[in-house]
Amino acid sequence: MTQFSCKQWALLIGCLSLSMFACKPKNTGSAVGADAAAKAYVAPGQYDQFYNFVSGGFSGQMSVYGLPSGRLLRVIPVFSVDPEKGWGYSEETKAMLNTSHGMVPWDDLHHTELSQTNGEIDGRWVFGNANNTPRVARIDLTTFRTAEIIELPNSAGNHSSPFITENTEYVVAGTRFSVPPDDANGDVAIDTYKDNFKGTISFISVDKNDGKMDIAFQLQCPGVNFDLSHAGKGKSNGWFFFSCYNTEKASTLLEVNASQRDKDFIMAVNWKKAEEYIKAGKGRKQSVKYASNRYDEKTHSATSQIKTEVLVLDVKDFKDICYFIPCPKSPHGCDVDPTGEYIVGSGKLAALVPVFSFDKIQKAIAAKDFIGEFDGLPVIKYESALHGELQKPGLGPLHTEFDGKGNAYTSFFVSSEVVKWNIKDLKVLDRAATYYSIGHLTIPGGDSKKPDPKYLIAYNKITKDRYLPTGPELSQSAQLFDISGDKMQLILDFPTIGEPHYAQAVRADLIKDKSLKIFKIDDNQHPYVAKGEGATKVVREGGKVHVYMTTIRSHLAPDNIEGIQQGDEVYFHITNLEQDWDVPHGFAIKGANNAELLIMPGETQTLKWVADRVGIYPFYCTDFCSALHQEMSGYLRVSPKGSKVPLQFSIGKTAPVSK
Ligand code: K7E
Ligand code: CUA
Repeated sequence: MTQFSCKQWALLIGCLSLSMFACKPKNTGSAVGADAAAKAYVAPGQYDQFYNFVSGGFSGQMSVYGLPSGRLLRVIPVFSVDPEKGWGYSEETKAMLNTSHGMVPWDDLHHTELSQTNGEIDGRWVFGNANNTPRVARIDLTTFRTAEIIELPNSAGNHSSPFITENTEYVVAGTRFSVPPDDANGDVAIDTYKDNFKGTISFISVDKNDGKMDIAFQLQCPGVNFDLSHAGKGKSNGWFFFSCYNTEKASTLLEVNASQRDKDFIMAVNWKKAEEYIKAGKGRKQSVKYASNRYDEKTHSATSQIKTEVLVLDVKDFKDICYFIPCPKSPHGCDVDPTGEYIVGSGKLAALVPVFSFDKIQKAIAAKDFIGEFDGLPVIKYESALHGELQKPGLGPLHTEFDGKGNAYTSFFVSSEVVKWNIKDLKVLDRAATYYSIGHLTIPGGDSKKPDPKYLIAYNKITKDRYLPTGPELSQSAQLFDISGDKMQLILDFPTIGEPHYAQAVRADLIKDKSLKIFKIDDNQHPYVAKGEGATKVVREGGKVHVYMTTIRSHLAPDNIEGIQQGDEVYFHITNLEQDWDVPHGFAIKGANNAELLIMPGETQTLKWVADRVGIYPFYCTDFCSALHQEMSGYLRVSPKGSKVPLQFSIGKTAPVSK
């Protein structure tokens, strides 16, 4: 099948009337220009120009691609366990996935957000959200590893997240589901939604120097669904904008009941004001429970701390923090242009795209140009906040990115296309079909003050006939467009990991030279490090045995271990002594019921293994590290409980000492 019929689109969107629009896309065949291959070609041995950080959706991971080649460079486990890297399986990383509900080894990662300085991407960190059990992660772009995960109390479905202020002062996270606050009695009838359910927005502070996150404060807001958001920038720095749906406050059959009103809202938040109130001591201390998990690069270990308090401002008590702006109809994306003046609200069910003006919003607030209140908060008159409407742009608008040259690019899920339009005069300039049903889209720096508008990438929900069939499940897909000219030109399709939602991209120069090559062995402060083969040992502590092991091409030390008894818990603490780029060693032992380990140069990682039966257990390096990699192995002997075989270890002896 090469295209969707109007009827199929109608099925996808349900009851929406399609009569006024032509269905797209029409022509798969003519979509790619003759010079496309050359434009996406990166010769073997050459680097890509951009890093592309792509959310993995239900895979819980984040993947890193090179652009324009579409090469997959790395998959970073974030809210997931990853047997390839031992993430979530090694003793050092388990704590990263701890929450107030215990270990949660999976989540749904929708949005990636690169850190910024002065509104420009600075290449230090990339943040990601956990949509299900609300958490925000920070990934360090020197190691390409998750460095921190913080859980969010008073939240459920952390979707409007993580979006940052222009100097990464805050990572901001709005709850998708409103729920009773954590310190209230949550045992209430679901149909008391209107009375008992609240929407919370978290402001997570980010330390300028080391990136450490803490919840600075939360805003308790009306019980609606926050969908997406973006910070103001430039003139609108100090403000935050959230798209809200289910302003009907329905708790059943939202498909129908949350689509009743002709307009939902964009909520404008004066976060600088909220910050002032917090500084003035107006916050209420609320007792809650949430995990703060940090990975320490010196000890190569994560710690998890359960915190018990947050500061909350109930926005109803402060009339100058939150304002609602009517926005047609079930808005999804909420995007702010590079100047900070224009706010684009994309109503999924709307036949137009409204663009709001920050100046007009300010004027309307000053003049109290309100049409009433919603939950005790002022609602600004639609026309007073409106810059204008993009008429008949397409069907099912979702997200908008910007090129910094006065143009916006909006994704249309239902008509399956990207539409380029001029923000000031609201004229459509170009359309490009996507295959099929685009969700998010990305221009490098496209949500910052300074876009780098060479490429646009579409992240599509449906792949259908684009790739070789792989059974009922097909890979999801991204499409690369050259947008350097007036018209968008499709130049490449590439498959993605999991379901991509938001993604961001940045020029490689900002990251590649800061990329870490090794961990210095001298700086290794792991409590079980062995900084040389002379320091290797095996120590029994009751039923636990600690093996201090080292790896270097091409042996594991020790490689003969005896005196382990059935039922012992054995902890292999493995230090990779290499100090060379790209020389990890792996570790696996027969019967291990978690993953392998992959240990980077200078690093120590620990595998827990239980000796469940008597016998000889080979172990080996899992990473083909040298010509003698297959020789990089050893044996461990397990004797019956109470056996007289002494605990001993060796390497290089012709045979073990004991008989
Ligand atoms: Cu997929 Cu940003 Cu969760 Cu739109 S959201 S597509
Ligand atoms: Cu070390 Cu293979």
